[in-house]
Amino acid sequence: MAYRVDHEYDYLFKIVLIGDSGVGKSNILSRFTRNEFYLDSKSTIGVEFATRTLQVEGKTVKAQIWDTAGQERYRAITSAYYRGAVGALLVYDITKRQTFDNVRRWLRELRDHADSNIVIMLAGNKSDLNHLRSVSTEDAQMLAEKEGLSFLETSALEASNVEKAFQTVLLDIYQIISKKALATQEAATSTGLPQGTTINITNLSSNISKRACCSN
Ligand SMILES: Nc1nc2c(ncn2[C@@H]2O[C@H](COP(=O)(O)OP(=O)(O)OP(=O)(O)O)[C@@H](O)[C@H]2O)c(=O)[nH]1
Ligand SMILES: [Mg+2]
Repeated sequence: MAYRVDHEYDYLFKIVLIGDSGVGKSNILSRFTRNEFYLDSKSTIGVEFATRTLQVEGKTVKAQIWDTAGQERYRAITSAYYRGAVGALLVYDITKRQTFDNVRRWLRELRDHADSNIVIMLAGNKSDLNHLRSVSTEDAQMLAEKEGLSFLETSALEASNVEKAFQTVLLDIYQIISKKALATQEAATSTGLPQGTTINITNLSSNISKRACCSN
């Protein structure tokens, strides 16, 4: 979802959290939206979401962040989860190699279900457990470069880089959208069409709007 509206916020961006069970997705969400952390959080069942409104390049952006279970059997219907998402935080646990090895699997799932222009941030969580590290920063950086992702190591526990991870994703989305809006405006000007109010609908959101409007 990347709608431009006139009241409490300028943009609404849907961001999804993905990654194996136990990597810390729900705690990243609670840290970002409520500044809370739970040492003994339970596995997510189904889908939850939380929002936070913040400023990006002088615009008010409402981030609507969706969280589901990493465990297959608790996951909600995949296509509905990804529908309308303009950003994704793909999380692994720096102390658990398997969760990093599965990043490719999550990328495939994104490719299959999400918009091809989705902005993706790879997040190596639990950076506070450096002494238990089993994934080097360099390995993750290499993978991120190869796959064209942004990358940060985060700690939901220490509130390290969580804010930055979301800010980076939101800024990337915003920049894509404003470039598209500018291109649309320029195209309209060059074709001599009358100038009206510009409605910023990206490729990302147009899929959704179509689906939402015409599914029956
Ligand atoms: N040390 C440390 N522990 C963390 C961090 N983030 C989460 N945890 C712990 O890791 C465990 C799992 O965290 P969750 O946030 O529930 O993991 P999840 O990815 O949402 O798991 P599912 O809902 O099963 O997919 C909990 O015990 C958290 O307290 C972190 O940054 N550092
Ligand atoms: Mg969870």
